[in-house]
Amino acid sequence: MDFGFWIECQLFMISISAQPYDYELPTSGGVALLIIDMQRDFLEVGGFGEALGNDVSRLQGIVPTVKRLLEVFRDRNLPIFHTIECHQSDLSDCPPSKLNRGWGGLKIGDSGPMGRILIVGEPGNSIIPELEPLPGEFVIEKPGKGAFYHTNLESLLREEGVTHLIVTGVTTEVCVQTTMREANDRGYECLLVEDGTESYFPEFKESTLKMIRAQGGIVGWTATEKEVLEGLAQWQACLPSAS
Ligand code: TIU
Repeated sequence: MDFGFWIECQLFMISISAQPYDYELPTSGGVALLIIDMQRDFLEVGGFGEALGNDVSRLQGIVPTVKRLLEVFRDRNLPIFHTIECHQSDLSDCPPSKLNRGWGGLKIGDSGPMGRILIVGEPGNSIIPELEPLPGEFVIEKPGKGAFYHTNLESLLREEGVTHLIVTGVTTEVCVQTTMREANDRGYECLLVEDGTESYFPEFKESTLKMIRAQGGIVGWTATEKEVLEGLAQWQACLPSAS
């Protein structure tokens, strides 16, 4: 490492330019990518998202952004966590309150064009091919909207030494926001990638971004993919392992 750059690394916190203020990165690792529910059931016609009455095409727009972030985390050997919202085939982990909600069309467990809706192992329940997890990446099957409820996510994050979560995925105001709030309460520093998350309702996405960063970052930070990638590149160059 060049001496001038080394001094810079010692003197200044490395951060991602973010809202409501810069997101400081830890000095020795601990940053993970969390990709929420980028599964066919939410992004493709015939899945759970459509069964709930939504136009699922909006969500496709973030796929290239999430893919680029995924590739950067892979290239840099940083931990990656994917989540899938799903239920067991006997629906034993799906409370009636969740099962019976919706507009009376296909419900969780019913057979649709991509197999049984939101059931683990069915074609529609898999992560979209563009973002398919690789061996060594964590896949968290979650029965709730939040990724901490009834999962081992927290213990895995601890084992991996993760303190900072770069969050992406769908939908912004449902599973992404719920998970960020759960993570925030557990002490994780969360940054939501603005162009790496999407909702069926553009106004809900915008409101969620505002809610997260309101009151001095009450739930966390938001930043664009570009800002995240710039901050991460500088951060990795400063890590002790880079010298
Ligand atoms: N309906 C909706 O917006 N979302 C969900 O049901 N799950 C997730 O957000 N993953």
